[in-house]
Amino acid sequence: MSIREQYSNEMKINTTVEIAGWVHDIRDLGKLIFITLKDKEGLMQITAKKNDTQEDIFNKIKTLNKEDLIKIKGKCEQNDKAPNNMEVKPTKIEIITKSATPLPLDMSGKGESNLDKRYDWRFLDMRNQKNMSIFKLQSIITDIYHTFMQKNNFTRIFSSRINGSATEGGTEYFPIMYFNKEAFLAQSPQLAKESVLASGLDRVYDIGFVYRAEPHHTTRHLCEYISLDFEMVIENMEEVMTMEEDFLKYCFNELNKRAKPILDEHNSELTPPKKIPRITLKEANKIISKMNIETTDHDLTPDGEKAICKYVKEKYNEDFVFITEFPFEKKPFYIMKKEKNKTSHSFDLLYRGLEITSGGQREHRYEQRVQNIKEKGIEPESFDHLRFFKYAIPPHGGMGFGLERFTQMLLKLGNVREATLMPRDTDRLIP
Ligand code: AMO
Repeated sequence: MSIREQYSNEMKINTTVEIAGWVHDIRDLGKLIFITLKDKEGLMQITAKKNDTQEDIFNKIKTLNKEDLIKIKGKCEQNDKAPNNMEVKPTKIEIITKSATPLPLDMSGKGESNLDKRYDWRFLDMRNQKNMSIFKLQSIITDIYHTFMQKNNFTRIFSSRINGSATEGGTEYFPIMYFNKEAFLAQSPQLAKESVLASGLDRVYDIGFVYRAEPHHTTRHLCEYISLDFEMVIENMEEVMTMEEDFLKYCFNELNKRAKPILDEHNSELTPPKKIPRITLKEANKIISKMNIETTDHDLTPDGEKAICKYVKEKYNEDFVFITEFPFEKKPFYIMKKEKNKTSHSFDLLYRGLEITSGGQREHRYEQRVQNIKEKGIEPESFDHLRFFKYAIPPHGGMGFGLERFTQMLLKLGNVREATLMPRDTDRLIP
């Protein structure tokens, strides 16, 4: 029987139960010992009074250390001061596995552990229910994303993460040796999700790791993150934003149904967006400069992102905002240009002050795509995927969003690494 099944052995007052879990806390008052047991479902109190407990059991309980894995049989009684208003009076104890001492980090959640130490010991760090809940939430979010995409007639694809060329341009890619050739870890499934539209699939989505050689050590950058992507045949970019907006409405409603205890634990209240404002970069910069925040013409600074979100919250009571029409110069080659003002059919989505999505309409016309690539100073020959664009790929658009940044903002975590099971950054390759 698994730990989980033993623990969920129905806890009813005045019945004999058998539960297992890790020793979360011990309070030894001499003739009275309280043990708090934990597993992924929560906490349970074990109360051993010297006079009521068999001597050998009482003595065994005295030898326990935090994080030992034990199994207890006993009577479940009402105690309004205990978690779930119940406690178990032990009649049998088995120590399944002893834990080493001293513990490498504080898992109680009472003291603040250094973040690096927490990532070093990630799988112990998760014995703290609040920290574990972050990853339970991610499992639910990906399930919701998958369900939403399927409901909307998207086909899931599994694109390769080993490519013959870099995806997004720039320098932030990892070259690898692939036998005797140079290859690249995918920065995003971008070129695959677009090229596959040549097949006749008209709506696709992809969920998986992507890789960025991010030299910065910030609270929002990872070298490996989970990208939730979709690509769809469209007539205009608005359809992509609407699809994402519909997903977010659905997602928040589902999270409020399925993940309320997790959200409560992190003091996060989710109101599904009603109508996400769509503001051009130019307008956004005008608003931000009136707030005395420094702006640049080509992008939003991190302070600018926070400022525009604050403005939107006050004016529209929304936590999200779409920023559109970035200059083509600052966008990757695959984005479609807007000829009239040197901008592009592009958008970012900001949530609670942080960019969580980029998307846009793509250049589907072969000649123009080649032209875009050349304008970026790249050799068109370096992109194998281009050959598919000669054979009539429909007008299309899509988006990609980072699961970790989304989780970070949903739960108001200070650092994106907290929302990453095994963070990879400039220094970290363990666990
Ligand atoms: P972009 O490069 O803007 O666009 O990335 C899209 C989203 O991915 C997340 N993200 C990151 N998360 C953690 N660490 C990083 N280093 C990091 N870089 C990006 C963010 C970001 O908004 N191909 C386009 C998407 C598209 O147009 O469909 C792309 O990858 O949440």
